[in-house]
Amino acid sequence: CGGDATRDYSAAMRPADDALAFDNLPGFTRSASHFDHAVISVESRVWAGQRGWKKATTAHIVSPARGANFAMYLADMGEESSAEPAAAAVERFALVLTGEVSVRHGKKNIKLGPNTYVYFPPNSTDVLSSEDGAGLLIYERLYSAGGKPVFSHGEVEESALLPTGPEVFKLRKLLPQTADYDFNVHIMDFQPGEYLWVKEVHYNQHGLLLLEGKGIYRLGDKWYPVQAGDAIWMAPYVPQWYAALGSRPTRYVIYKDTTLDPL
Ligand code: UGY
Ligand code: MN
Repeated sequence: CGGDATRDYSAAMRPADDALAFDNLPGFTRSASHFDHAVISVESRVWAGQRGWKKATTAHIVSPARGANFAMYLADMGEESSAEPAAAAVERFALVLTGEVSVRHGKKNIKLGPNTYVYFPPNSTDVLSSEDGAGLLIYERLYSAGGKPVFSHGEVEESALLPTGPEVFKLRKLLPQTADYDFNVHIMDFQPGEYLWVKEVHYNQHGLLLLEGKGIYRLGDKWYPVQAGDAIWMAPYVPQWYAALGSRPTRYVIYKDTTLDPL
């Protein structure tokens, strides 16, 4: 018998190791959107110019358009890029993911590289810029606490580890835990196999970016395999639980409107 040399069916016999190499399978995404949570994976990010951002694009992941009390977005700053201060009364937190940014704060010029953060209180006039480019995670919200939050910046690894009660994950909070602040930003580290002890249901909202590792996130009655780069929005009271899996630790960064009066 002859056979057809023009056809190659080897994709159907590919080794199991390649089975999940989806190669951007048309129409396939792990992103999901429900009334009380959303998962936004990397292939769903939509980049666009944004008012106040020069030579930069942003990809919004969470905003008041879906009922959140904050905005969470990624900023891709190009060479010679800059960001004007946030609108009046809006506070802004930035975590540097890649590259380097400069912050002009009064007479000081502060340089911030990967794994550092900066907080601008409402009505700040400080300008953020990048000479060679940078990737940032930004949280913003209309300030609502009636206190006096102040400009701050620092290195993630230098902020203190905090007690976590029955939980085994490692916890850092990047903003002061006082009533001057209406949100905080937590850095959470899990070893593979560690998981949340509390199957949390709480009034606070979350915006999460998985920075390293992989695992399973339970949101409501759904279970999501997640990996570094995935982002999650959690509405008030959505049941939430995470288990870190695989061979590497998980680190995620998470917004929490932690000191707000639930009333
Ligand atoms: O502080 C928190 O609410 C945090 N443990 N939630 C979470 O990781 N989903
Ligand atoms: Mn929580």
